Amino acid sequence: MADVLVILPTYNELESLPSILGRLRQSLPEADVLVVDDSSPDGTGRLADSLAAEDPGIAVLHRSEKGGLGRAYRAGFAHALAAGYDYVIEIDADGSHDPAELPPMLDLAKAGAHLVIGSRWTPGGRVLNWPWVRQAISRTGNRYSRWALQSAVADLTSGFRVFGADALRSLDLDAVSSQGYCFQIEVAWRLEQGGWRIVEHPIVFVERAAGHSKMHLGIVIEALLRVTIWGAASRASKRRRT
Ligand SMILES: Nc1nc2c(ncn2[C@@H]2O[C@H](COP(=O)(O)OP(=O)(O)OP(=O)(O)O)[C@@H](O)[C@H]2O)c(=O)[nH]1
Ligand SMILES: [Mg+2]
Repeated sequence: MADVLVILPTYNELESLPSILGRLRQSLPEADVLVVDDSSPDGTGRLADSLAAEDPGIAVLHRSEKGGLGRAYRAGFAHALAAGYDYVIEIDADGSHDPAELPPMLDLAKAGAHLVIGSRWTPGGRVLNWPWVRQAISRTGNRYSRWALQSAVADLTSGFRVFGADALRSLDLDAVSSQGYCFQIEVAWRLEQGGWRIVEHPIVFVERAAGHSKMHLGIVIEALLRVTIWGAASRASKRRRT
């Protein structure tokens, strides 16, 4: 069995799916891919099934309804750990993350990083084709989260990641409750707090060329509220200990 599993969450990504799967198979032919589709109304799940039928390295997990990115990844992580993969990868299906960055990211994990984050906001990283408002939200949200959580990670919301299975197994996934970007913040912060080694690898993030963003105000508000509460609770518990 391959020792690397790429988890590819999809919701209405019909136009993007063939291209991202092709690029993944090219950049990382040794890895298996698990598409996690939440019954996309546009038929992404059926297309994934037909692509998987032609390639034994691709499997599809169908979920009955749109449950958000966090739930899709939790299901994918559980599958990866039960199957015994050594490395687990997160990547968006919309083409924003370049699979060609995965070999160097995997090398960093093999050299000892427990979580490698494809990072827009570390020196050398950047974003292409985003309106300034979107950039400002991401930059400010990351700066605020970093400050509130006293984290060393510059891109806490990035959804382009390589995990070592041991780090992932250390998380109580049922206790990871948030959705949207906040799921990414929560997972990275819990690992950082647990003393796992996190390394950021600069990437160029490219705005999706097809399909629609699933980002909405609720996702930003969820992240803001949760980060503020976690940060305050963490500072209070540190004060109690000193
Ligand atoms: N299975 C599943 N996948 C989802 C869900 N919401 C988003 N996704 C997928 O998660 C990835 C990221 O979602 P995007 O809509 O690109 O959100 P984003 O990258 O945060 O926002 P943009 O930068 O505007 O594209 C994509 O592959 C989506 O198809 C969901 O509820 N279920
Ligand atoms: Mg996207």
